[in-house]
Amino acid sequence: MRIPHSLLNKMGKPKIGVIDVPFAKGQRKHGVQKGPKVLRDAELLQKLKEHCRADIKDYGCVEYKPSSAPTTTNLLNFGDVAACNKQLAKMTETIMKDGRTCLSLGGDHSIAFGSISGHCKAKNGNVAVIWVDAHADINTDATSDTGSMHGMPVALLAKEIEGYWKSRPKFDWHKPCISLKNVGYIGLRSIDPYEEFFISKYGITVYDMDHIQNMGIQSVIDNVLKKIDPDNNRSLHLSFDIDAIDPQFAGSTGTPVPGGLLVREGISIANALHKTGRLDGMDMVEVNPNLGCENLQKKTITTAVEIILAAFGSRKRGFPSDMPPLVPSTSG
Ligand SMILES: [Mn+2]
Repeated sequence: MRIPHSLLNKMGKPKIGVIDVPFAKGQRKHGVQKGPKVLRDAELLQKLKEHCRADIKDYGCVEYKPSSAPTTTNLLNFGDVAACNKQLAKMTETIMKDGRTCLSLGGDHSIAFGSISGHCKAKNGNVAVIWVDAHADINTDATSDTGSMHGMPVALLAKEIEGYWKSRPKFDWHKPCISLKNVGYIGLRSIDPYEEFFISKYGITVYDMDHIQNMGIQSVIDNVLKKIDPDNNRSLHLSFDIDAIDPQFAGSTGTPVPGGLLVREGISIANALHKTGRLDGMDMVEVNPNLGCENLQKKTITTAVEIILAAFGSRKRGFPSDMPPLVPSTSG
């Protein structure tokens, strides 16, 4: 099969726009706002250049005015979540319209509300979302015990869930933009009762840890893509919550759940999406360097970096065409 030149270019030399979203108010644990900094300190950008030959434009940090907008519901820090995501949606749209894959460095998972909302705007709604997570993040103000909005981004984005809010927050910049038909979960192992209700009522594509163990990760990925993007023509968004990975490798995160993905499996998911040539958005969220011992913090950060590199085609075998020829000094 001949690969179209445009695709080859994209796969060979990814164009990335990086944006920091040091946001922690979608939950209650301090430290997750340091995610972007620790990923950068681990030389993420240099490695993207070296291992993926990436052309990177650094868009810096999302700036927003903290807001104390009142809400009639129990949503924790609603004003801040709304203000930050509004800015992130704008930036994401800009980055994608600049022809770059948008890499959002969180922060807690509430930021996927903004990144995916912006992605939908940039691609006229023709988007499919791969949500890699231990949790389904599809609670509303009517189903959440805690009010933490990092457990709600899928519910905010999904058209089907619009009627299930006690008092659905109103946003002047966002309308639900995703159909649950185009959302696929990988790695779930902690699902709340009403989340299970939404999953079965709307037939959401779910491959939990049992599926992964029984089928193998590659066939899980193939099946997810077949279901959420049957015509292979959607712009893809990978929302990667580091808590999908087993806590022994990535335990520095707010809500770890035992029995998760191997690092190798996370890399396989990211790399498979890269190979589609249609990965236009990625979030890496919930890395919290305040949690766990120093060794675990390091492992968590390294794991997150490796998964991001895989999403942009990291090739550990090098780039022979870039090397000067190697000639033996003696024959024989
Ligand atoms: Mn999550």
